[in-house]
Amino acid sequence: MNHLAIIQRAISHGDRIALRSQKGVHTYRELIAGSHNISAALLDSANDLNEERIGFLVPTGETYINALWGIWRAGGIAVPLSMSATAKELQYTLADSQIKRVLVADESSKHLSVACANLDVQLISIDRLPLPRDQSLPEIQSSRRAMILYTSGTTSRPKGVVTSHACIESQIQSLIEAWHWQSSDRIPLFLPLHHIHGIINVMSCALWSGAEIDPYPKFKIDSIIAKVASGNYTVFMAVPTIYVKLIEFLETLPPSEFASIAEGFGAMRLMVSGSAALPASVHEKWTELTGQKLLERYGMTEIGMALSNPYVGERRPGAVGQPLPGVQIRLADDAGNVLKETDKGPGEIQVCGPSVFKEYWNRPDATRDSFDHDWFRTGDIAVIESGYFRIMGRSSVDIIKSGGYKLSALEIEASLLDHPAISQCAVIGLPDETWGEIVAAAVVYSKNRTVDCETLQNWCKDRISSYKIPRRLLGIQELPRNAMGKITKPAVVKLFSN
Ligand code: MCA
Ligand code: AMP
Repeated sequence: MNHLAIIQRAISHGDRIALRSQKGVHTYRELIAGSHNISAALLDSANDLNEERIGFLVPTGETYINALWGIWRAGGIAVPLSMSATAKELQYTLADSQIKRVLVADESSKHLSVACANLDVQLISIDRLPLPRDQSLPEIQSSRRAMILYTSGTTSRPKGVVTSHACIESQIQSLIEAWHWQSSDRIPLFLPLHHIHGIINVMSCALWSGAEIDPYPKFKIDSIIAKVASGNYTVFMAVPTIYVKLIEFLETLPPSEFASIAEGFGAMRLMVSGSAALPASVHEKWTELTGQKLLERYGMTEIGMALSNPYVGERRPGAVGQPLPGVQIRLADDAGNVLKETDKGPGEIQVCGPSVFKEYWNRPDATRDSFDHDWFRTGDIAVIESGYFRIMGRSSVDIIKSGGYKLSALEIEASLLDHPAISQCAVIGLPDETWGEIVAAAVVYSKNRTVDCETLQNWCKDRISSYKIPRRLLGIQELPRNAMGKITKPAVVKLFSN
């Protein structure tokens, strides 16, 4: 008897279709059997994985769900790895969460093989597991740790955010209630599956509801558009960059093609935007083109989703609405004083409730520092206007949001500083219409050295994921030095954009 709520729900969905892709259909019953096989293989002859961290890097689809549920049902902690990570980043994640075994699909990344070889981590091919055995699975209490997701912060390297099963269940249930998820829903899943936007908001909510997922390896307009036009989907969730790209696409279509696609989007019962600020202009343009009013929400890896515009009622452009069911929100000023309920801010968003994460993996100090008693301090600043929260930005400029990904300016700076031609640098996010923010770097050469932008980008490629590479090098300026090579004037670096 296995007590995880999401598994109990899946069992009750029986022969309903959970995934429908070009490769075929998979029922909930098949997912239960598939994940059981993975649990049995991982357990071998043990009774319980007892929170062993198991990494996995497999394509979006039934294999991913089987891996995630298989780890959970065997009592392990699932650590989804990033498809776009470099070997160095993967090695960091594996070492930090002390992973000894990683589930992979045959077509998995070569970077992972390098990282695993360096750390002596075992790679287990999910496509070549032993034949199913009739192994009983442990009982899992919902208070146990379930997942670790890595997220960048303003200090040190990315931290592992640990959530329990209870926490994940609460995140899912809050969204099911607020956004009226139904078993008749059909949703495309193209977001990366090492972040909660894809894992919880799309995949787990759909599976909890008995709905149907249409999986894609990544977001590509051409691959989803025909199904949008033929009314295949009822729900759609994406980051603002994707809506900007869709608008650009719709605006270039001839009227004959435009109508059916715009109608397909307009007919969906719900389209959600989140992970970064959705500019009001994009919100309004989307309504103008499709008739659909996007629902913008706000969340964070550590807390799940916290604020949302209403399903029924005004979806206000530029605002993120009100607290979701089960989520308590308060604002605090710069000194950490909690604002009165009647106060409109600005203040830091602090969050309390069952959906808030348990801890940063192996970092008790960082965990302690990020809470004020039971309240998690998000570092996001908001105001309340006519009852709706509006996000004003982050309290730290060291966090950049680009294409929905959270990047640490400090991490990118550290990688640039490794280059022998760079003696100083500053990385910042510049406003950008498509990407929200675009990564930019200002650098100072080491004595008698120079480097061009392309060389620097290639240098970074081996060290940080491609989406973190500074996309625009703003300025390289040599500063006056004395005979000892020391900079003699305060370093004022003039930034220029082209
Ligand atoms: C890619 N490019 C970029 C960036 N990324 N340029 C500037 N800044 C960037 N960040 C460039 C590439 O170099 C390439 O240029 C071109 O854009 C296309 O690259 P590609 O990788 O193919 O981009 P894409 O496939 O169009 O991807 C964009 C994307 C993707 C679909 C928006 O980034 C994505 O799926 N983002 C979602 C991330 C997400 O789910 N975040 C949730 C985490 P060239 O052609 O010149 O080579 S946050 C979360 O979970 C919290 C809790 C929450 O609230 O949701
Ligand atoms: P992550 O740590 O990757 O989960 O990113 C969470 C961060 O994304 C939050 O702390 C916010 O800064 C940002 N974010 C998420 N949703 C929104 C939104 N709707 N508007 C503005 N910022 C957002």
